[in-house]
Amino acid sequence: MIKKFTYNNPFNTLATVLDIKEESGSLPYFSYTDNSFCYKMSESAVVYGLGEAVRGINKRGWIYEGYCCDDPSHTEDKRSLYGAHNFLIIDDKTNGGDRFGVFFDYPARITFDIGYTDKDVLLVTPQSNDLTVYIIEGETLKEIVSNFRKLTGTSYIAPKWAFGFMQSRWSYFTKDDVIRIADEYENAEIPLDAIFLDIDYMERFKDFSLNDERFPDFKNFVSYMKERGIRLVPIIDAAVKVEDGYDVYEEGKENGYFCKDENGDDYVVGVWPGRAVFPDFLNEKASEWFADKYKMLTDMGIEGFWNDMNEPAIFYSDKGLERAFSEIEKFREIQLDANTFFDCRDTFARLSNSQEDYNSFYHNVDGTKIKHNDVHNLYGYFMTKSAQEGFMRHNPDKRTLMFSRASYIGAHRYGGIWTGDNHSWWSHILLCLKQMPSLNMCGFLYTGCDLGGFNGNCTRDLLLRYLSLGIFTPLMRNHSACGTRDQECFAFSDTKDFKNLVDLRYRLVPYIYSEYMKAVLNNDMYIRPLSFDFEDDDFAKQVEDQLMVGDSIMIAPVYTQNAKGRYVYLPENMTMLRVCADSSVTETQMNKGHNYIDVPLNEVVFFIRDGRCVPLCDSAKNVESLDDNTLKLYGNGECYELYTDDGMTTNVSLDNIRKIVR
Ligand code: MIG
Repeated sequence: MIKKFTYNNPFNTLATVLDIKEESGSLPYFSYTDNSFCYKMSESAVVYGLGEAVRGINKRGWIYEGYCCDDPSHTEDKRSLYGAHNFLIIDDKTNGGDRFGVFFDYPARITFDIGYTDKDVLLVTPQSNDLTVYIIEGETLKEIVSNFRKLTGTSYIAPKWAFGFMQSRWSYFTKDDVIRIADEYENAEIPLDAIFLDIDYMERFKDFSLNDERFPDFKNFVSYMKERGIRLVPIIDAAVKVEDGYDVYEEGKENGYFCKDENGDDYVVGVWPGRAVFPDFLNEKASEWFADKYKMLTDMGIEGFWNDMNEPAIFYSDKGLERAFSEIEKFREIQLDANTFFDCRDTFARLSNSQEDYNSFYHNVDGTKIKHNDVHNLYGYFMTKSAQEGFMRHNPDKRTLMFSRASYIGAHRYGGIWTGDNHSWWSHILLCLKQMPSLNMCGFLYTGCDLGGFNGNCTRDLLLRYLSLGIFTPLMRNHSACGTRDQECFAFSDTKDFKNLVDLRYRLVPYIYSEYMKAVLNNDMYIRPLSFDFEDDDFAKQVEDQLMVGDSIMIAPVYTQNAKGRYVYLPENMTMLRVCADSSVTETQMNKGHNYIDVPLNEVVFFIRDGRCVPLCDSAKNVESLDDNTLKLYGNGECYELYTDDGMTTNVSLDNIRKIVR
């Protein structure tokens, strides 16, 4: 089922967990020349995968890269975002062609030209020739994915409270701001499980520090909020501020735990704290040391974190800045023309995330000096791994919420991810929808996008439509950038419409949590393209704006402004469930085929597969207060397999499933 081919001397990424014996023959399906892997795609072949990337569920027709980068503009012309997920499935089975999965386990830059240069050719080119390639086969698309997931290990399991609705913003500046958010949600009777703390809770952006003026008596504040049923989730950035007397900096410097330049001095970059250094997460000791720092916050009752800026993002480096200042002087001497003016203007812009910097610092891996750029895609992954291993060391039975911005396959065992800085654009509802199944293929099940959109100003209708998709993503968080207008649910008129949507999320938590847990424990996908469930259906193969969610549900979100509904493709007869504005539920039997469906802004419509059921419970103020005794089954199936556990500990098992019948 899984074949392994090693080329030269690959870096051990720890992406896989199975011991697979090396194949001696040559890689099937591909030809290998000039360090490029070439596969000839038949005209009807569909290409799935690449996790967090732009464009379609079918990846054909563009060129992508595996290279983690901090890019705040997720437009179609981009080749990569924050994650590097080098797993693809090529499928032409229904036409008698090939069907296989392929994973390029390679931690540096790798290019996937999927019919961009030559429409029928998939050309994969790693930056160097040290890599491992796995071919994964299976009878069905789902089976290929679960074989791949067995290879890469069980996905991270989030605590159950993290399946509630969460509110974030860059930033809630003070304790009173946070309390006001909680009050407003309470007044609007909209459930809420967590409020996020962005970088301003820290003292001058120093990791593991607290601003005592704005957040006095933090420990008591954390428990006060928890008593109100709301968890606080602080951010941790990758880079550590350079500052004499700052314990994290001093300790790391003393022990040589930061990434170094070629002379062995700490490599200094500029990020939020100003001049800063990168903990060397690829160094075991450094990684353990940094992980222990989270204890300062977990000791105060914190149960979840988000890791940011770990591509790692660089605004500038000391060295780059020096160069830029000397270059800029030259422009003063000459008469600028258009070209030299642009050159001058961009001198400083070019400093951010520059290749030159990624080539200029080093990791210490078991005593060996490794150039950062050769292992670039592992940095965020190892930061997440480090943190989660630390939580497990200190609290082996407890689940801690952890999600990261940068990632690589392997990181899915240690945390979830969010999809980074999207926009308050209608097109980004659709982008999120398309990223979800591709991420699920790679094992990232606890994931979602910034609902409402991060950059730019959100509108009432946009937030409602964003939420209508977010109801179904395990991570359901509203987040927004500094300088944007307020986009909390209570910031818009008629909050009862928002309440109806968020209430539906809570009514669905028994289903969402059950399906998520089953997917994790069976190495399945929680969210899938339609074609994974309806392989022989040629229409289903082309559907790029509907998804299967768990075993029973199909969703078809509205992502067009001013649309009053949309066409939905039903691959079989289904039950349409409509949650009306007054939160009442109607069921309608629908016929297979194309149907136009009305979807007012304050209603949610989804579909239940023939012969299946979906349980809904009554909503509550948070996940903990939900009551399974209020469950009712919808759809035309006989029963539902409900998964329940304590939601807090690592005591998970498929034995926790029980059948509920109507
Ligand atoms: O350079 O911490 O993606 O969610 O709000 C921006 C501030 C840094 C980027 C994250 C975003 C977060 C923001 N961060």
